[in-house]
Formats: sequence, structure tokens, C-alpha cells
Amino acid sequence: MDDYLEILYKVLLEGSDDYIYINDCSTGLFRYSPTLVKMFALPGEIVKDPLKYWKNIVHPNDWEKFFKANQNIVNNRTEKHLIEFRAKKRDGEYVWLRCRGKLIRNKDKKPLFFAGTINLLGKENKIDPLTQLLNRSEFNIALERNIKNNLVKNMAVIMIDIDEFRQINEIYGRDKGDQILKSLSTVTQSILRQNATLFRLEKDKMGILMKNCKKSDVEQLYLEIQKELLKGNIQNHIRLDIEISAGCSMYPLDGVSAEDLYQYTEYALQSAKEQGKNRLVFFTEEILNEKKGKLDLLCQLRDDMKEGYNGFFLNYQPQIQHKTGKLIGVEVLMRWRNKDGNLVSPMEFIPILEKHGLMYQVGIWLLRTALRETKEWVLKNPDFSISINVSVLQLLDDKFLNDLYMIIEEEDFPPENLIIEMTESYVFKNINLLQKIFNDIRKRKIRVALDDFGTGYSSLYMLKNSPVDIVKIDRAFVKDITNSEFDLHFIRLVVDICHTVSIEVCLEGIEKDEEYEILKNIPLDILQGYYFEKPMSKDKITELYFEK
Ligand code: G
Ligand code: G
Ligand code: MN
Repeated sequence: MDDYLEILYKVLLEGSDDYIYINDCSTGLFRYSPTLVKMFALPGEIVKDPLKYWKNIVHPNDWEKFFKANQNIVNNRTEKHLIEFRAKKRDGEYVWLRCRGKLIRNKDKKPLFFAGTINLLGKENKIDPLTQLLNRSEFNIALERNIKNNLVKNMAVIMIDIDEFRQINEIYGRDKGDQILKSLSTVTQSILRQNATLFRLEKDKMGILMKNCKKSDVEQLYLEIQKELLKGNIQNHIRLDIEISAGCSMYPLDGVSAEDLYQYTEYALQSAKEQGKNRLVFFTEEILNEKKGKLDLLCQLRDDMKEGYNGFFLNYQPQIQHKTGKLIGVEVLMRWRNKDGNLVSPMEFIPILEKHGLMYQVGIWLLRTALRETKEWVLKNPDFSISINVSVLQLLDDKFLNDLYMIIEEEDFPPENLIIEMTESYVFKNINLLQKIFNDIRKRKIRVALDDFGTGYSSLYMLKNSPVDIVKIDRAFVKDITNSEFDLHFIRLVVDICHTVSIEVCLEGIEKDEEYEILKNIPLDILQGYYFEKPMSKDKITELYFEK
């Protein structure tokens, strides 16, 4: 090497944390930084035919791509070079390296050197410590880089996510969860071909960028991962099938910006989860439109909340005492009109409020409004009860009990006339915690009802200690009552069991004469359904029941 180059080289070595390498194209000799030589136990700073040493250093899964890239340098087949790979240090530990380089030519365009830098990615927090995969910020960088790269004609942006991973953690412990993540990454890594890179994005979500491929390649990849999972390769002695959902968007077909592609792939993944998990879903216009609709709904809900809850209002559905046929209370049902004046079903807007942390606030508004609107009824009729639905997210909020008691006090509402309804589907998982909360509520003379009973996971055994005052059997059991012996027996059984521990039973969703005919001989306590009354406005209830 010429003297001035030697000086330049020394300056570069001192001035940078990166390792430097130079390949002299005329001799084929490689020169490496002394620190790099030390770290990876290379035979010396100047190495002839270095690939045979690197073969023992580079991670087996990264070898093919490393080898090909280096062949291209040696054969002067490439002007520029950028690869990421894992390499084993002298102490046996693997680290991630990024190697960049460029071909330098003389005036006559003849190759002189191929020179560049190698840097340790781990130093800059680019590696996920658990799986040793590149992390999310590296995913984004690679995504942008591929978009700018003319050699990348198209690319699949893929995300995979383990189904029910939380449950796996809960049942088998976090260590097992970690182990499964590691295995999933190893299995996937071994399936990926040279045109694809695997990343860990967050939690149990992994990302894959697959260059120059077709949708069918993505399908094939997904099936192969699934097949490996089924083989029990990563089951790790878990008696549970590990299933994955995946979403994919295609560059440039679906989008050309990194941001859009990331989003679209997430939407596709969400759609896979919503469609029942354990599947691969490709991004489509419809998915985007549905998502836009939900986001628009969210904005409208937010605006409305800021502007005084004008679109929100309450309906009341009468509840009938079976013994006497008299009105004994109402269930409060939340309603919302969008800015065009159209009613939106609570099944649609409540999950959006819950997902974005707005349900608590709306629940507080609802509680106060309901108590204000119904107070005159309970004062006129002290046996009258107001049932309010509370979502589990409200109930589990630390502030809830204080707020509930405070509002009751501020509104001067008699607590004996209030019932809190909690849907059964959440109760099973948190029974111990919820039992505590229920007991606290009941000490204040407020009653608790278990809503939608029969649709969740609770066992009848759970009722043994009467954790609630009322069980509301889900309306699904009435639907088939005219031809299902099972449903009829189920209702009878629940009534029998509840009555032995002094729990009252309400049956919802009675719509038709023939249903009522079948049910009227069962000693249910409370009946509710369109057969008696549909949900209606406050004024209508007052007019029908309180103005005589
Ligand atoms: O009206 P309907 O289709 O109206 O209600 C559907 C579901 O929405 C009900 O089963 C109920 O669980 C839920 N819902 C209605 N009002 C409220 C409310 O005030 N709070 C909560 N948490 N859920 C409600
Ligand atoms: O799950 P929850 O009990 O909170 O919800 C009650 C829901 O059931 C309300 O949306 C109410 O409008 C609806 N509902 C009440 N009675 C009937 C009925 O007879 N048939 C049907 N299909 N729905 C009913
Ligand atoms: Mn209810």
C-alpha cells in the first residue's frame, strides 16, 4: 500500500469505532482493523483467502448470504455491498455485525480496492437480546432501505404473531413463553431463504421482509412455519398447539412508503386475528376502508365527548317481576348517534371506546346521567331497581369504586335501588379479584348481577359462595327454547341452583308468545325482553308507568 494510504488508514482507524477492511483487488489480499482481528480471532491483519476463516466465525444461518456477498466482492461483480450477519467472537458469543463497502476504481475504471466498515450492531441497541434478532428500528431501517434500492422490484412486508401468547405465559410461565419465542425465531430463520430477513418487532410479534417474491411465496412460507409448529418442533413439551396469525402487504402493489406498508401489514394482521386467528391475511382495500371507518368513529366519539356528550343518551328496558307481572325495574342501555344523526350499535362503539381507553370516562358520564334520570322513579317506588352495565375495564380500574360511591352520594341516590351488571365472559379469569370488588360493592347495599350467563366460562360451582345477587341468563337460551330440550333444562337447572344459595334469576330476550308459554311455569324471578317491552326513552317509561 502506498505511504499516504497507510497514513489515511491509520487516521481512519483511530477516528472511528467501526472496524475497517480493505481488499486490494490486484493481489486479493484483505486487510482488517487490529481490533477486529482480536475480537474474532482472525489469523492476522493481512489475510489471504479470508473466507475459510470466516466460515468458522459466521453463524451457520447467515453463512450463505455472507459467502455470496463476498464472492461478489472478490469477483468484482458488485459496486456496493451491505449485509448484516451474526459472527462468533473469540469467547464463543454471537454478535450482529453490519458490513458496508464500496468498490474504488482508478481513472481507467479498473478496480483498485474494495473497502468499507464493519460495525457492531449490538453496541447501538439494534439486537433483541432474547431472540438475537434485529429489532423493530432495524426493521424500519431495512424497510426504507429496500424501498430506495432499485434492485428491489417488489417486497412482502410480513408480520407474524403467536395466538393466545398471553395465555401461554399465564399458564406455563414467562420462561416457557421466552423459550417459545426463541424457538419460533430459530424455526422461522431456518425456513427463510436468502431474500428474506427476520426481525423481532415487539412482544410476540415478528417481522419479515422478503424481497423480490410473489404472494404465493409468502403463503408457502406461512404454511412451512405452520407445518414446523405442528411437527412439535417448538412445542417444548407444551400440551398445546402453538398457532400463529400473519398479515402481509406488498410493495409497491399496496403502498410505496415505509409508514403505509407498516400500517397496512398491521391492519392485515389485526384482520387475521379478527377472522379467528391461525391464518395468513393479505392487505386489501376493504380492510383499509373498515379500519378507516373505525378510526372515523373514534374521532367522532372523541369530539362528542369533548363537546358535552350530545350524541350519547340512555334507553331503559323494563324488567318484569315474574310472580306479579309488575314492572320491577329497568336496565339502562347506552345509545349513541353519530354526527349524521344515525344510531350506531353499542356492539360497535363500545369496543372502540374500550380499546382506546375512553370507556371509563363514558361510564362515569353514564352512571351520573342514569342516576339523575331515574331518581324520581325510585323515590316514587322504593322497590324499583336500576341496572347499569359496567365493563370489566371500568370495574378493574383503581378509581372505580371511589367514583361509584362518590357519584351515588353526590346524586343522593339510594344504593339499595342500584344493580351493577357485569358480563360473565370476563369473570372466570379474574374471579378472585372480582369477588373482592363485588363484596365491596355489596357491602354498600348495591347489588351485583352476572350478565350474559351461560356464554362465558364460569362453572355453576362458582355460584356456590353466592358471589352475586342476580344471575341473568343470556338470551341465546331463549332463542331455541321452542325446540331445544337442553336450553329449557339449562334454565331450570340454573334457577334451581341459584335459589339454593339465594341468588335471583333473570331471563333476558323473551320475544314471543310461545316462548313465554313455555317459560311461565319455571320459577324465574325476573323477565326481560321484547315480549314485554323494548328499550325506550326516559319520558316513555315515565308516561307508561309513573303518571297514573
Ligand atoms: O342494545 P344493545 O344492542 O343495545 O346492547 C348491546 C350490548 O351493549 C349489550 O349487551 C350490553 O352489554 C352493551 N351495553 C349497552 N349499554 C351499555 C353500557 O351502558 N355499558 C356497557 N358497559 N355496556 C353496555
Ligand atoms: O347483554 P345485555 O343484557 O347487557 O344486553 C341487553 C341487550 O339485549 C340490549 O341490547 C337489548 O336491546 C337486547 N334485548 C333485550 N330484549 C331483547 C329481546 O327480546 N330480543 C333481542 N334480540 N334482544 C333483546
Ligand atoms: Mn346487561
